[in-house]
Amino acid sequence: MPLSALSLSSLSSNVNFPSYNRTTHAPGVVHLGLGAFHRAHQAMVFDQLLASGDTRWGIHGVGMTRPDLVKQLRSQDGLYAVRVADGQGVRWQVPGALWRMNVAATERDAVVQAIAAPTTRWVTLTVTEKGYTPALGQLLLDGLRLRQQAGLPGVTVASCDNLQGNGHKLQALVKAEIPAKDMTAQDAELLRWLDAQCAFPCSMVDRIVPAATPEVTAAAQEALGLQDHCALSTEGFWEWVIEDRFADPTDSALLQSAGVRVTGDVHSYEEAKLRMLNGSHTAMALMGAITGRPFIASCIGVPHIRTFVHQLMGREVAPHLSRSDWAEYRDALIARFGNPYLKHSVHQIATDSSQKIPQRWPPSVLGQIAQGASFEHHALAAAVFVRYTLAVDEHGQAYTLNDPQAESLMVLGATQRTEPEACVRALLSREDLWGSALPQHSGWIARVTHWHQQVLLHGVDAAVQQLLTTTP
Ligand code: CS2
Repeated sequence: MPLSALSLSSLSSNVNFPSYNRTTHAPGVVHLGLGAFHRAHQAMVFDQLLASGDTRWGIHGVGMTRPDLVKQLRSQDGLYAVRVADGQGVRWQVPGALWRMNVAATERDAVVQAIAAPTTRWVTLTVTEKGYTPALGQLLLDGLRLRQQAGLPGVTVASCDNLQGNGHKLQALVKAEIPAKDMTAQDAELLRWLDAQCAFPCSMVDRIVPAATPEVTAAAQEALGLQDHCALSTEGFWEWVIEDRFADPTDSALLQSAGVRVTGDVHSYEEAKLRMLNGSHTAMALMGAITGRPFIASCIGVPHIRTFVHQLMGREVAPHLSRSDWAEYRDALIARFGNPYLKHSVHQIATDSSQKIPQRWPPSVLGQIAQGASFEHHALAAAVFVRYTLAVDEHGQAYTLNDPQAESLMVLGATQRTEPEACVRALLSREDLWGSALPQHSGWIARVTHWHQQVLLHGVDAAVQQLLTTTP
């Protein structure tokens, strides 16, 4: 039997499932981006609020890119199981917060109407780094304009993607869709309404949620006794830090009651998470892709990679963080990376590297340069990225570069065996990846060139080992 509202009550008692009513109220949250992360993170926070009796947190979920997933979720009435597993234990939960679903590409009007619905209080987003396009700004603005024209209150629009200052970026994207030149009186009014009534808080979200695998689907079948094609696996740890800036200020206390950290200083959490967790992730993912290690846990399980990541965080990232508890944070991250239940594919994390690297690596390298300190770990990571553009691993196995820049990266990287120096130089000159300062820095280019030579000559593992012995 498939998992659905009907079959829910037949779940065994060791699976936690929603006992609140899921059909009598309209959703209060419109969420854009129905990927694994949202479903095992915010949807579970909203599930908690719903379970506490507050009926305003049902989600109208919008799939941005995957109509197949939305179709499957619809056939399961928005229900799916989450395995929460780590050293502390294993438990299964079916969150109940996902009430309605649409596909942005084919049902745009329904999405605009959902944003404009009187019951909507929040719009949240996990559309990935490359999702921040003018089309997204336009979609949001169309919904918000309808609200303003109908005399409805504003909403909180919370970006939850791995971008520094994500709330500011999103706000700018929405406002950019109002033409500044020859602004009409209506547009000027809309702009005033946006500023006065809508809030775009920055936020940092964290939970490791790999894309679903057949292994998890099979485990769900066993644990639930029901078929669930949308089952997910995650860790016990989760964190949501959000700026204290809401359309409805009373939401602050409510979110805190569910375990969300509401603060005036999201920045220090954002920068630590992006550079420590995500920066290490990208380095390990690229190493794993080239050495043929399929998962993050298989990479961190290798002693020299583990030491490399430990040093990368402690020596090159931490000195530039405003968060002072970085040593505990680093050690906790290393433990999380090793979670054996999370089959977190290195190729999944290597996806869209061109969009991820700018947030994850250059700020630390520039910090080291400013202090005259060593950036060898990041230089090796960058060399591994160059090697990655060859699209074939060290065992001769080809892989696909899933990246909006795949074509141009592969063209630039293609000649690295015959003209390694020119090739490294060409890839390092790209300001979209490295910012404007690093491409001019001869010391940086020299060290990446050095490590790239070592990687090509001796392989990734030998290069990492060499780095560890030369920078004790
Ligand atoms: C990962 C993140 O895929 C990636 O780029 O680094 O999805 C990471 O797992 C999350 O940010 C953890 O909170």
